[in-house]
Amino acid sequence: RAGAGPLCPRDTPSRDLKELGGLWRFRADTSERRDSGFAQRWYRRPLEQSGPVIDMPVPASFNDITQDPSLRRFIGWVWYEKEVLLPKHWFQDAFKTRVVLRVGSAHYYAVVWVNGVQVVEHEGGHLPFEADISTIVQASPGDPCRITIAVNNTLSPYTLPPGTIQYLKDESKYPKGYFVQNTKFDFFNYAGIHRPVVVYTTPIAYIDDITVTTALSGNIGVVRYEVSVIGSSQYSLSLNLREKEGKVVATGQAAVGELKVVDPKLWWPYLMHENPGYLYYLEVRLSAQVDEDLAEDVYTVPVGIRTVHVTSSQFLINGKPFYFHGVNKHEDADIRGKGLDWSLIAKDFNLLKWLGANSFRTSHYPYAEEIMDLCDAYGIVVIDECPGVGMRDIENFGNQSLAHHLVVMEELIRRDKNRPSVVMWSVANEPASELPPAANYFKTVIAHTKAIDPTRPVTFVSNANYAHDHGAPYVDVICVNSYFSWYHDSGHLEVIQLQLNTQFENWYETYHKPIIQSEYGADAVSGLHSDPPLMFSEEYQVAVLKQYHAVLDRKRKEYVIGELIWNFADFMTDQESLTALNILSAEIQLCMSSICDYPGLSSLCPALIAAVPSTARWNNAVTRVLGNKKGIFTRQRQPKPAAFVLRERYWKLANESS
Ligand code: BDP
Repeated sequence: RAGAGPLCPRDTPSRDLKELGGLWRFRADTSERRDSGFAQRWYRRPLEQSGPVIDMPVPASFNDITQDPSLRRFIGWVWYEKEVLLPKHWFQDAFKTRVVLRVGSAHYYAVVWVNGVQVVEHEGGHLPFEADISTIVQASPGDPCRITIAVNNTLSPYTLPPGTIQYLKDESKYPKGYFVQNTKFDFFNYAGIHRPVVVYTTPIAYIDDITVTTALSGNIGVVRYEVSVIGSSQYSLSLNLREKEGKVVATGQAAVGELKVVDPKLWWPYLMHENPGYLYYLEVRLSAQVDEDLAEDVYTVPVGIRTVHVTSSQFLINGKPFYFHGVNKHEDADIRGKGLDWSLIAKDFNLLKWLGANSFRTSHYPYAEEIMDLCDAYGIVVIDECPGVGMRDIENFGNQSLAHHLVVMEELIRRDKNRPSVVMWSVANEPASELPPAANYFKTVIAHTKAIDPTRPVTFVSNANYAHDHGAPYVDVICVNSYFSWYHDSGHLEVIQLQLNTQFENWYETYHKPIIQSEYGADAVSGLHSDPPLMFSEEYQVAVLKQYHAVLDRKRKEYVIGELIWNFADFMTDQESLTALNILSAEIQLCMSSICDYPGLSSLCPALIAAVPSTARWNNAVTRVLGNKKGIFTRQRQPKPAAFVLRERYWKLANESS
């Protein structure tokens, strides 16, 4: 199986954990052939013996750490290395302890060696992967162990997200071999080791996975579980479901079973209840016979008892209508890029609570497990999105992309399946779902997602024309992004209400499914003022929000079940960014609507896309001023006036619903 084991590493009485954060040795492979590290086998010896190295923090993106512009935009292989001494007691019982190396995420493709031996490779950022390194480290107990990780951020039409490498061959303009990476998503393609690298142990026979789903039957909370064990077929299990305060409320012995809790304390979203995010703890104890010995393992998973149901106009949590009033985020900040940072995480959750936000979407990729843990604990509701973003070209919908997309969904669900905060999966953001191949593509991805997790609704986020969206028939909830008076009718605040109203009515009348306004907003450069409101001023951002809210207030009484502002905070993008993407999609929609009455002609669509001049795609796209400024907070997390408007609104919505 690709990726990491399902249980995230924790210190337990039977497991040890060692974090490998800090400074690692680092080198970008800038050689002309781009793969010298492999040709010269840099992993065989300490990295500094094959060339110069610098210190690089882990976790962090490498891009913004130095003053070197070529490292900031580097595309290709970068090499990380660290030597670690593992605790002596891990070896005392050699062959009874399993040692695992786990990388929380590395963007995008990673190969890992331990003491020069390749142990794992993994495709895809934002998700963990791991390798059993017991035999390697036990071969030389007490010696430092050398971990080498090569990471490549090159995107292709078949990666998630996709990208293309464009060679610019006009030597009168570009040096020989010059190339750039084009992407059609609107955030900087930060790269490196973004999340913690750890080494952890388990006994040789161990709890491999615990799957928990919950249901309610009258006043009984039902916790269904399944435990899988690796390393022994002769074992016994003992399960205790405890309240937060420690009291055992149900017990079990089987590998598959049901635990019942009378009058359970339910997991409620933030602001819907005075104890949001209530968690029970399912402690699983394993006693396994391995040859003559007994292996004992303990692992505890937090459990939130809650249900999720979708009707044609509502989203129900524990049977009560839930209205998403929240944000879209990014993992993004100064200096560390997409690297995990506890101070930033704590600050962001404090801001979410201050705002009265009850939810967010992990736009546009899975967020760190550390963040998800806090959503579970605080009752922040999550739409968990995979990195299916920037899928704008026909080749992003072929079999190779599809096969990878299915694996990514498997890895994501394996990681997040037990989280009460996750109430819906999003399989993509703004794909070109008007293209005919999108029909089978999304049908397959969504069916696969539901087959692995039948308990949660599935969506993707659309900006397509409602009448030509080939993926919409397969989703449970319609998520729509729109930027009226920004990308369309720029500067015309007066058209928002009419257009938004039409948008909702069109989608609802076509699909009869509940709708989330999954993005809306406007750029505001902090400190820029204009009255009457003009684009990019703080006043304009506020005015756009207010126009949207007027319509949302009418429609939320019918079938609109949520509003997520774009974006929580300003974030970094490429310098050549993509308004053109929106232009392109508008052009496709136009072409589509003029030909769609003629059967068979919609297959011409790819040709139409090819016909859109490339200048329309990219050259007019200078719309970003040191990144995307649609944040209601700055990148440094200071509020713009729009944040105060939303704060007032979200607390009001919360009071109405509780
Ligand atoms: C939407 C995208 C989002 C962009 C946003 C924008 O989903 O990633 O950042 O527009 O242009 O199309 O600000």
